[in-house]
Amino acid sequence: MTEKVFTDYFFDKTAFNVHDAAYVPLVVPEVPETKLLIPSILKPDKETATDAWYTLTAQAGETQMLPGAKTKTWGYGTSVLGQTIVYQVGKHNHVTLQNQLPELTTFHWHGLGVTGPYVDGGCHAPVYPGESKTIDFTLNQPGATTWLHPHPCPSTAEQVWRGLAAMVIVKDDSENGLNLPHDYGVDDIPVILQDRFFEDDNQWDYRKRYDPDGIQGPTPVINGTVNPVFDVTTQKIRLRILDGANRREWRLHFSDDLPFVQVAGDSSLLPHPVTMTHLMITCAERAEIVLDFKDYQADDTVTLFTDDTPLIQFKIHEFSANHTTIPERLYTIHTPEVDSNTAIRKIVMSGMDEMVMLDGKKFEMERIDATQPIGLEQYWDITNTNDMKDGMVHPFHVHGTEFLVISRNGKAPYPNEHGYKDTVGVNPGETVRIQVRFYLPGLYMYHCHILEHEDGGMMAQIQSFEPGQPLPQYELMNMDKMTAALAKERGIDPKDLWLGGMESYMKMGMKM
Ligand SMILES: [Cu+2]
Repeated sequence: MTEKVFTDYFFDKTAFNVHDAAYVPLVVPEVPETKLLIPSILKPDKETATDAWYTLTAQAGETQMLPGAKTKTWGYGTSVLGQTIVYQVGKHNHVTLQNQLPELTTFHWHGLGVTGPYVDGGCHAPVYPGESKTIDFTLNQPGATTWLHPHPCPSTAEQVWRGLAAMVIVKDDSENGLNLPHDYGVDDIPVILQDRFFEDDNQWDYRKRYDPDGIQGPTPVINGTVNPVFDVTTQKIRLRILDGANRREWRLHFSDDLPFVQVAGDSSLLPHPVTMTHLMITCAERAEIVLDFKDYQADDTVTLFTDDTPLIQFKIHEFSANHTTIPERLYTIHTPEVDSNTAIRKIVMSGMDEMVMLDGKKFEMERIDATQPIGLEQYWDITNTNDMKDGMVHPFHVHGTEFLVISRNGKAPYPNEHGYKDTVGVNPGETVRIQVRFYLPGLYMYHCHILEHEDGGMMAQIQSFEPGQPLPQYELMNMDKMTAALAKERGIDPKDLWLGGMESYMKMGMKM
């Protein structure tokens, strides 16, 4: 069989964020090389054959990112980003969420199939400073690379910018049994892609660099490391790539146009591996790729780039030959078809800057926008109306479940989006059809994952419910309570409180 190699990005080139007047190009940092930071794995406090107990702490700290002053950062159990969390499918997890930050936060499990709105950790699940909460859940979903980040509206973007983001690996038997690299930190590597604006004192100033279309910075920061190198000691490595940036898309390729094989997307393995030389990833998406260094030898270097900017240098060391091949069938999707009588849910993402909206409205925490019975397979048609000035790609995310990408403007989805996903980039002027089924009850958010767009109101919420049962009522957060708490925590008058997303509501004369 001849192997097809895709040699170009799948997204619409005209919509790449580089055409935006406010685009901040990346620059190559003039700092010494640093070893790529590999976050340690969060150890359970206690574990039995059936249950695991964890304590997760959101905390403030300082991180040596550049020569000179340390950068003030936030992280989960570490000074920045967070320890990597590994959950086994079928195990009952008990997680204590501790907030040692100076202000309220939430712990959102992006990509985990857990009940909403409290376990899911969206805006209705605040943990106040000095307090803790315990959640418990059992996962029943495919093995995947997911992540944890804060989600307090409208301060998600600022809290992620301050450093809160951790990789969450879901392990299941079928993925564990496949011949793929599995040795965490050796040949199975987390790669969290972010960009930051370092001010002269090496600090990050969110308000100073705020942009309603998404804050950007010129410095690539990978796993919290600037100018990283990774020592390769095996012929093959697997990269679990997460776009953890507030707004930036990454257009990834390697030196020598080295082909690589994508084996997984957001929420599952792909049915079949896809070989490519160029991969574009939008905010919050994940891609697992396998690289084979068979044509390289000790002292060679392979570089990962986004556009023309180097991100990571892979320094090749001696390795033993690995003649194994990636299985041609990685994952089988068992999803029932959508009943032809089921109405198609239409969702519209529109506007740029402060005008961003979802279905012509801005998000309101106390408004439930839609309902869907548990178990119902439904098509959702997501339209991005931004076709002015080449528009921009909006990455659309649904909480609490995994979906399938069915079509793009009626045509086949991209070759690397045939597995389950929870985030899909929608090109300007495009309608992407996804197939959504909820399997747990809850109130779940769905939104653009450019973090300033979600804070700015390009977001809504849907209640999934058990058919034939009374709809559960949830205690919902509201904006007055949220802003009063944040103002008190910051020791200021509520009228002096500044939150990025607030400007998008105020400039449009809308209530938050
Ligand atoms: Cu958007």
